[in-house]
Amino acid sequence: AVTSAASVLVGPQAATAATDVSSMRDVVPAPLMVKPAAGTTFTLTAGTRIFTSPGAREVAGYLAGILRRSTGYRLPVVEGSGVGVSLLLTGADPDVGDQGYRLDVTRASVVIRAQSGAGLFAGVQTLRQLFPAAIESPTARPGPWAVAGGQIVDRPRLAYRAAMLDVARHFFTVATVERYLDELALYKVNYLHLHLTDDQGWRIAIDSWPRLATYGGSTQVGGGAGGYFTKADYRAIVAYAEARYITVVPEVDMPGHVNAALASYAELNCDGKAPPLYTGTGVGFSSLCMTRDVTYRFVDDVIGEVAALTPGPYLHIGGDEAYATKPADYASFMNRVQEIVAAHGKAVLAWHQVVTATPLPSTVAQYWGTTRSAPDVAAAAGRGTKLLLSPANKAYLDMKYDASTPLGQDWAGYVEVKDAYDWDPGTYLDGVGASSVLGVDAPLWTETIVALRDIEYMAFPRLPAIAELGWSPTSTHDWNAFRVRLGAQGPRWTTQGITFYRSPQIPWA
Ligand code: TNX
Repeated sequence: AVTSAASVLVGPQAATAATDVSSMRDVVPAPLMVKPAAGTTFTLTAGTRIFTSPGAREVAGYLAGILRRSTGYRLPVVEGSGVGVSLLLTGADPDVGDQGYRLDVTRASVVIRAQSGAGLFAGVQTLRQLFPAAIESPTARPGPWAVAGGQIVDRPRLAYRAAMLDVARHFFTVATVERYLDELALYKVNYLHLHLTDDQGWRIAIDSWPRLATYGGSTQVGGGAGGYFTKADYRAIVAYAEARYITVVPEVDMPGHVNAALASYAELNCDGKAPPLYTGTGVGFSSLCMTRDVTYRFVDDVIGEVAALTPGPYLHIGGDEAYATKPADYASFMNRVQEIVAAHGKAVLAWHQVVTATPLPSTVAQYWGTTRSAPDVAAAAGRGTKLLLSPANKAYLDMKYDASTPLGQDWAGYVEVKDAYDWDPGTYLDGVGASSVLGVDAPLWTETIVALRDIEYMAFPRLPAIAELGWSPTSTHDWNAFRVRLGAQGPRWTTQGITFYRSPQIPWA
C-alpha cells in the first residue's frame, strides 16, 4: 500500500534551479507518493534507447518525440527490455489503477510501469518534469540531461479532469486547439470540453442543417469573421486528443444560447422569422421554440451527427442561463433531450440547472455557481446525480486575476492563483459528499479572449492549480508547498513559449 507515504511530499521546498537537476518534489500535480533518492541521477545520453512492451509503442514514440527535439539524440524506440528508459505495461496493479503509474529512476535506468497507455502517458508527463526545463526546448540544446532519482507511485484522485474552451464567442483554429491539448496533457488533464455553439456562433458542421455552420458560424463577438470546424477538422482534434489520452466532450448548448441557430433557420423560431446574427456579449435572450415539432427533429439530427463524431461517452447539452425559456418548458425540454442523447448512445453532461428537470441516472451535472450552498444540486446528488465542479469564483479561467488584468470578466470576482487552488472539490458543496464528485472542469469563456496567447495567459497558472485539485490526494494539499512547485514550472513555460501571468503570489523560479 502506498497511501500513507503521501505525507513525505508536504512542506515548503527550496526552489531548484531549472538549469541543473529538478527535484522529484517539484512535480505538478503532486504525486501520491514520492521517495527521492538523494544524490542519485540518471543521465540521458546520445546512446540511450527507449524500450517498450508491445502495447506501449505509441506512448514511447510520443516521449521520444519530445526528448529528441531538445536533446538532438536519436533515442530509438525498441520493443523488449534493456538498460535505458523503459515504458512497460504491467498486469493489474491496484496501487496505480487504470490511470496511474510507477516511476523508478536509478543511476542506470528510468522505468515507468502502468496497467494502461493512459497510465504510461501520465508517467511520461511526470518524467518530463524531472528533467531540466531545457528538455522542453523546441530546438536542440547542449544538456547535460540529468533526471532526479527516486521512486514515484501515482494515481489520480478524480477520474474526470477537464478544461473547457469556448470556441463559439471567438473561434479558434484546429492548430490552437491542438496546442492547448498539448498544454493540458502536461498537467494530466484527461477531458477537453469544447463549447461548440452559442448565440454568437455555431462552430461545427452539421450535414443535415448546413447553414448552422456556414451562416451561423460566419461571425463572432465583435463582428469578426468567425469560422467553424468541418467534420474532418473535428475528427483531427479528436484524434490529436486521443493520442494524448484526452477525451473530447462536445457541447451543443440548448435551449438557450441558440441565436446562431435561430438566425440560420427561420423555422426554428416560434414566429417563423430568423433574427439577425449576434456579435455582442449578452446572455439569456434566445430560446429554441418548444412548441414546434421541427425543434425536436433539429435536436435529434444535431445530436445524432455530433454523437457520431464522438468516441467518448459524454455529450454536453448546455442547459445554462435559459432565461428566455419558461421553467416548466425548460424541464420538459431537458428531459426530452436527455432521452435523445441516450438514444444516440451517449451520457448527458449539462450545466447544473439540469437538476430542475429530471436527470437520468447517467446524467452528470456541472456546478458553475459561486456559493457553497446549492440545495437543489445537493438534493440531486443525494438522489444519485454525479457532479462536476466548476465553481465560477474558483475554476473559471475567464475571471480576471485582479483589477489590473487586461482580459476577462469579473462577475464571479477576481480569481488569483490561491483562490483557484485553495478549495476542495470533494467538500466544496454543502451536503454533497466526495463520492458524488466525478471531477473538475476549468472553463475558459472567450468573450474577451481572441488569440492563443490570451488563452495561455488566463490558463497559466490557474489551469495547473485546478488540474492538481483533480489529480492529487488531499494529503498533499498545501498552498505553501504548491506555490513553490508551481513557481518551478515557470522556466518550463518560458522554454515552451507559453505566455503566462506572473502572479505576485508565486515565487517564480
Ligand atoms: C456564464 S457559466 C455563462 C457563459 C458566459 C460566462 C462568462 C455558464 C454556464 N454560462 O455563457 O460566457 O458566464 O463568464
